[in-house]
Amino acid sequence: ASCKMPVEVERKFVCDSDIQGKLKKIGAVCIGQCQFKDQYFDLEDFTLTLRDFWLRKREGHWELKCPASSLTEPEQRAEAMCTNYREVMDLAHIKAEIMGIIENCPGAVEDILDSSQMNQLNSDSKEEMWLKELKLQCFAEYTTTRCSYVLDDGEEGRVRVDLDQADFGYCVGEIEVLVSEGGNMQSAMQRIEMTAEKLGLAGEKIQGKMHVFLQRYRPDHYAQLVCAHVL
Ligand code: V4E
Repeated sequence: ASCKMPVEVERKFVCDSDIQGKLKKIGAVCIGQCQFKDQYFDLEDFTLTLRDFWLRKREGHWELKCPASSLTEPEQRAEAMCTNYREVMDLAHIKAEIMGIIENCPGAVEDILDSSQMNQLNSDSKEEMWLKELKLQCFAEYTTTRCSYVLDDGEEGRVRVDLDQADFGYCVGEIEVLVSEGGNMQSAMQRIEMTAEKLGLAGEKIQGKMHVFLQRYRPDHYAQLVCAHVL
């Protein structure tokens, strides 16, 4: 978990009906449309998400988004337009991170199978076992149709803009810049703000897909996250 992972700095925005026209006007290029199902997992008492860790499986690939810097301290972040998360994609590292988080929470890990029992299982049920062992349950599941654009703003690496439509009836745009860990976060945020300005976006805060999903379908979980200043 100590290796340098890219940090995703992003700003969500409201998509109006002309957003695709505006993107083309500023020179953004559409790199395609895709569809994916996300499943998010947590312990029953929301150990992970209350600490702003987001474990998801997207089309068979695991990912853990971890709060990346002091900029994401819950109370500061509540005011900020941009968020930044470190993304861990490797399953062994994901498990290690999660074990680290729940180690401090007594009673969370019990009955861990020994390695000989684990070796008898096929890879599908091993995955199931891993989730069961750590008592991880799916708390959100939705499918997104995403249209992706890239913009060359003259800086190193491109700015990416995703237009997302979730299957529960919610649309949101996202401007994103990847920064290597320890890289220049301020410059990433400036590039994002510059892109937002070019697109004529108002500075209003918008809720992400998860925010709306939880508010609608998991009000108890949502209330706890709001209380902990995570959402
Ligand atoms: C980090 C996070 C969540 C996980 C989902 O992250 P998000 O970037 O919204 O999802 P998506 O589908 O766009 O993933 P991508 O393809 O970009 O990897 S759910 C809530 N959070 C925290 C969070 C927050 N507190 N505030 C804002 C504005 N966004 C996310």
